[in-house]
Amino acid sequence: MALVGIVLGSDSDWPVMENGFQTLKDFGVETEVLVASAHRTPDAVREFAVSAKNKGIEVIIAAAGGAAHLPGVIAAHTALPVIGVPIAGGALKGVDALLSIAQMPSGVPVATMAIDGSKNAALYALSILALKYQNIAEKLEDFRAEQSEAVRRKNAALQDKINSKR
Ligand code: RP5
Repeated sequence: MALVGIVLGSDSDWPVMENGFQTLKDFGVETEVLVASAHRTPDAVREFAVSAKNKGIEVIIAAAGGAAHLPGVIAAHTALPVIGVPIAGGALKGVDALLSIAQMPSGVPVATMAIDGSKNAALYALSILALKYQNIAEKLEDFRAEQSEAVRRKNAALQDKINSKR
């Protein structure tokens, strides 16, 4: 059963969002993926949003570029947590989508990631799920520890390089 729903405003958003999908997969979290546009298929967006909770979905990630209303429209139809990912593209290179997603009216929140922040969207969804699922919480702790270790290794390698030239 899918715990996370990823909704894309267009199939052209997939190359960016595949990274987040893969992150969820690496954590063993099943994900439903849907292409549905707030402007071009508004009924499909509404149908997904109103039925998501009953299907077992606990967190929704919504990605869109341009005048990116998709995350906000989904949040208007469900109280599930919605994480918005602004997609880079067009004349404004994602700044339009970032502001559209971040500037929600008071009362209907959307957690806004960086432009093309697909991996962080997945990690944020995992943090929400980790409140309930101990196995996900443990995997997230391991992920953070490995990430810290990688930075320590890089620092040590850089120090060695600098010192070898002294
Ligand atoms: C947005 O417009 C989509 O989310 C996508 O980022 C952008 C371009 O869509 P296509 O023209 O590639 O379908 O609605």
